[in-house]
Amino acid sequence: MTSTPRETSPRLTASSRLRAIPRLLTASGALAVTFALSGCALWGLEGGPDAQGAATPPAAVTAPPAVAAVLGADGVQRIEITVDDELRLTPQVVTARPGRIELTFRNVGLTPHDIALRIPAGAGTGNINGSASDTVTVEISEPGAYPMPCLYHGTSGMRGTLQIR
Ligand SMILES: [Cu+2]
Repeated sequence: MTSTPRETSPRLTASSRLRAIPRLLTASGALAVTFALSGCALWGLEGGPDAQGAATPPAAVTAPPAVAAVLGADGVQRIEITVDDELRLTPQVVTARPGRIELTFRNVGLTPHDIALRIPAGAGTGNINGSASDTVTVEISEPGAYPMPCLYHGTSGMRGTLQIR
């Protein structure tokens, strides 16, 4: 008789704890989602507004490796540059000697591109559809850095550089 209230009281506590567990799981699940959203996946290398993370981007981003055009037996320097759906030119920087340079732009993605060569004579590929390629031959005598922007994605930073040394 007197022991009944003491027995029911712990039982109530246990059952209320059990009822609280799903609520805790839901709360921690929501927290996990919040952490995932505020993590690197969303903010990128910088890590978000208050991040202590990468203050400077990796060296590869600041100084893309330059690749030299290969001089053929016919005196023409040749290089193949791939353009892709990530809006990149690979290599981004091409070096060559003054003279005749043959640049083949091969689109390895689905997104069309149109690469212009900012040289005195003016040149460009015109539209290159996905899986297509286009070759541009230029004659440059003046050393310098000649931009090769994509006319479709220039504002997104899609540009290469032809360095004549
Ligand atoms: Cu493009």
